[in-house]
Amino acid sequence: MFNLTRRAVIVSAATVALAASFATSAAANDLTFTLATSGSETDQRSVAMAEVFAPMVSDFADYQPGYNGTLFAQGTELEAIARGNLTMSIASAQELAQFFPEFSIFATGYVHQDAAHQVRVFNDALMDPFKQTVEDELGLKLLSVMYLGRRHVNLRFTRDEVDVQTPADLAGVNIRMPGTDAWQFLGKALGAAPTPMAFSEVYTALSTGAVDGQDNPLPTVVDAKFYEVTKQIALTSHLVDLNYIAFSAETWNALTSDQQLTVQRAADAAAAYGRLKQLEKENNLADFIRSQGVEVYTPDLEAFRTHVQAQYVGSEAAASWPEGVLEKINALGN
Ligand code: KDO
Repeated sequence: MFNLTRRAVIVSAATVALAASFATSAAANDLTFTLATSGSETDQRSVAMAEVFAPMVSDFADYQPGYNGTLFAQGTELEAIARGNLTMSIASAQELAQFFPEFSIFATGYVHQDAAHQVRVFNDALMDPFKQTVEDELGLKLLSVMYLGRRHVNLRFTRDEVDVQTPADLAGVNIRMPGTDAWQFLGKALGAAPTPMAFSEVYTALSTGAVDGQDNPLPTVVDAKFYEVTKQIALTSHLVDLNYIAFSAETWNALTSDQQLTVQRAADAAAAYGRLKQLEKENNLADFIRSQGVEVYTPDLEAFRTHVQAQYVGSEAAASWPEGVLEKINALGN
């Protein structure tokens, strides 16, 4: 009985391993985490989810991403998760502000100072009531904060046509901003005349002149090839923008505690990986964009910061901010 030949032992060990792998793969089919994003497949946040998050949860879940708004259109993902039709999205504070106005504080011009500040804020106790409200009322968990980058004004005009030094230079300029109130408010606070439009339509709108410009971080300008249809970028850094990895609370609650820990760790690892890659790109793309015939320059930042922040004082958005939160965010800054 115990007189197994060496070969038999090897074969049986291989069979066990093979069965285990089938068992693992079968278990993986039990769950599928779907992700909807208006971002492209090559956007660093998408890459981080596919290359870091997905493998870390692959023991018990398959990963099914939908890029470029193909699974759910930009701005409809949160409702899809709430209705049980989607597992995850790369959500924004601006989208959440449509449901909970107080989230507009995280979408306010010149509040977050940099990527590290975003992480300190997201991990601070000040965030707990915000996360709890989203889970209680929308049925989703905000697992981690992702770095999207410094948003700048990107125009079809050359500097000879429109030289952007202060917000006054943007008067009447039709800048596309995403469709929610917090975005439109920011566009007006910049001094521009914003047009609401989905991300997927921006390239065509710039190429046809339907809009005069858009605002996004340098990595997005390159990934979406906006440099092909624009002529200048004024480095306003008017919003150090972020996204949240939003995850269905219903799916989460059905996981074992080990699986929940793995999902949380996978989200944190993907957010950290994507942040580093996005920062690397952001710090090295200006010269490439210039090589494509786009002027990239720094405007009067103090004029922009002062003017933009003044627009929020006494605003309806600011009225929704819980007492003391802005002070706590500022205290977590550099
Ligand atoms: C955009 O539509 O300009 C924006 O940058 C808004 C972000 O919140 C996010 O939705 C992003 O698009 C997409 O992920 C595409 O990069």
